[in-house]
Amino acid sequence: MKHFLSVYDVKDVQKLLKKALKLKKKPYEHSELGKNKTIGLIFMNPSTRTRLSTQRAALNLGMNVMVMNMDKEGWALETQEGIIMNQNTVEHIKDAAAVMGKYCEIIGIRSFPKLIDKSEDYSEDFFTKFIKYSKVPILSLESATLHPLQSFADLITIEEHKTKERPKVVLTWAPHIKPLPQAVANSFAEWMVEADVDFVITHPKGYELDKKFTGATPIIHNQEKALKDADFVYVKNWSSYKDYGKVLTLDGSWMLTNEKMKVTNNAKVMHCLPVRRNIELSDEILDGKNSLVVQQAENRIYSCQTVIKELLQKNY
Ligand code: SN0
Repeated sequence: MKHFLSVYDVKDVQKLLKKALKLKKKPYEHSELGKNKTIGLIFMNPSTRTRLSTQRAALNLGMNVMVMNMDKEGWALETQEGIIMNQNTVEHIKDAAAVMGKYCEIIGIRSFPKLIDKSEDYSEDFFTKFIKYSKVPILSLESATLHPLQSFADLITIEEHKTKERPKVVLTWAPHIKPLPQAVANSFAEWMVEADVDFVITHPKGYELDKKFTGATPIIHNQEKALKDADFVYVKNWSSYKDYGKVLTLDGSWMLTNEKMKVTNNAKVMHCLPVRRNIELSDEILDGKNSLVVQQAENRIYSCQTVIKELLQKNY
């Protein structure tokens, strides 16, 4: 693994999953691996779980951690080549990334999409440039289009809680008042396509995700039909990909309730957090016995620790 930006940076997902489960049992087994090595975490947007779980993962491996809230404390970065910098940006990404690459053995980056220009967001320009100019392994802490550490933690959580060999996993869209990235949904789809599960997606018309991530996954527009016999229901809002960045509906009937869950196989419910309670997901489900949201968040440590370990061991 040279960088960790998507499921395609993983040679063997099943093997990586086994490594994570092993690491979770003995988190300090490799506490010397990161000695005298530093990971830098660059945040262009807010974060709670990603920031804390990545720090914890790096500390478990004996690494030093530096955190930079670039959006609040750093110079405004320019990304365009050849631009005359006489406006608001202060430093070019090529200079900042080159310097950070000298300070860190690994750099983690969070950079959300702007949700205005689809081709700009989907080009992942920020990550591409950091890879080019920092010259060190880059770890995605959620990019414009993907959130692979979240999806890997989700896969670990499903593995731990499944009661049959090939569970049915449903990704359902849920309402939200704001336009949110497609990253968590894209990424979850990408990992589920690779996993040993029956995977379906349900959302209102107009919320189709980029096929690049969903592949041949069945899309069912009737949520009740999709939920039938589900073992896991993954809840997430995303803004429209087609009508890029738009909120097309606020239809509250898409929010999961215990009543709606009756058609499932007593399904476990997942969400990456942060969640808008009683908009995206009801209190009764979040506080109920089938919610796995805290377990998912805990597994963020082990998905991240496994990946950092691979990067440090240069397993590629
Ligand atoms: C982000 C997202 O990609 O949906 C991060 C999830 C890990 N979520 C939000 O930005 C939520 C913002 C809000 O106002 O609820």
